[in-house]
Amino acid sequence: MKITRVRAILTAPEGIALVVVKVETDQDGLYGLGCATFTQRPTLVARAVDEYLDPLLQGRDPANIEDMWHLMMVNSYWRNGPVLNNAVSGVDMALWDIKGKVANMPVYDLLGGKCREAAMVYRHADGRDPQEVLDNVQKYQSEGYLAVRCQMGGYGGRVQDIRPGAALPSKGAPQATHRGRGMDRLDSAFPGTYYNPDVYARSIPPLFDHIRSNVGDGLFLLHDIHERLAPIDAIRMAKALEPYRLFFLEDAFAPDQIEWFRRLRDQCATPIAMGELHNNPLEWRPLIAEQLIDYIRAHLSQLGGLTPARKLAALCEAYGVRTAWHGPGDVSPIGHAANLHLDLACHNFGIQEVINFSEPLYEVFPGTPELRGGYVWANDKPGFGVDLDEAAAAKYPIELKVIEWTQGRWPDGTIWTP
Ligand code: GCO
Ligand code: MG
Repeated sequence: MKITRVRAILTAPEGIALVVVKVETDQDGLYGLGCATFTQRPTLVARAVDEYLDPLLQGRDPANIEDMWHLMMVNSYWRNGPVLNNAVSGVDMALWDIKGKVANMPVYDLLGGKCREAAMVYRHADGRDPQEVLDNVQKYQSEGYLAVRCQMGGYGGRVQDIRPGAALPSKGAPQATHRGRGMDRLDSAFPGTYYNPDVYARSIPPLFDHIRSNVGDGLFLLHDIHERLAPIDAIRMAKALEPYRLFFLEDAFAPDQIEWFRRLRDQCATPIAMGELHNNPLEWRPLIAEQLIDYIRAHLSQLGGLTPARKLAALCEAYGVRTAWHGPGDVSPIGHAANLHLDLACHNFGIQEVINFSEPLYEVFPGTPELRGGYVWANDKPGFGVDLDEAAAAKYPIELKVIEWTQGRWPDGTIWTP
């Protein structure tokens, strides 16, 4: 069996650029699909696939995944960056998809078989004030969800004034825009998406007080700091949230602030999740080996695909760290399926982040996993069980534009990790 072609396909059924890799073979109708989505730089990943990985891999036997993963990683000499890791991931997942189709088995069976029927998920609730967030949390609760992530005003919060009785921004008002309109900022400061870290940090403990006292103990609650605070303020928030028993608190620090996790761990029992920005084993190894985190949140395609992710899951299992793979809108349904196949096969699964799998996503990606009763369910088709309708994909072209939300700034104009 031989690889005949490797190519990238770009599509945006939900307005978010997704990158998919298709690996074709010389066997009639046999191909595999993988997720290579780096939504902020999609065309660079596509070029890496089409111009470098296609010629490298044509003619090779698609069975040898482990060999080809290492070959792809070292062939560029420089490695562990997001563009190339995503390109490698697209091929890697596609090869697992092919292996499953050849074996006539779902990928979770290749990984040792199911150790649970479905994966518990969490959904995202937001709102302009604690009551609006609570309303949205209760909406998910009434739909049967068991876990909800609560934010107020998006990452870093954009509520302008948290004093009791202060007016809320009107519905749909631009709270933070590229030009910084309507937000707490100096007039002369750079254009950007402004937020106030102090207001944000003060607003979150009262938010969780309100939600926990209304929903009771039976719902798992989560929060994502998204690296929006100075490290010591993140520690203070983690401590203030302890009484509300979060399922986890995510991205308290940036990936290059590993030493702060040691300080946080020493003084607080809020469960910690980390990893969606990880590219390099050096970023996660100390966090796991020193048991500084409770949940690994890696973004599979950022790691280089299923091959490194299953090894990471096994490393985590040895140290009592559970998985909570990154599952936002900028992961294709094939990537969501890859998350799910690991969830089903890994004993140390914790929770799965998912999105609303909309009609356009099911149209472009038949076989996309299904949400039912607070869980995400895989179909039992061979491989990842998700196909790509290329004609449907072409109906949703990607649009290249300057990304505004990653221009987060503090009121004095200081740019900060988004
Ligand atoms: C999450 C994430 C995402 C990221 C996004 C970046 O926890 O779901 O933080 O929302 O911000 O994937 O493109
Ligand atoms: Mg996150």
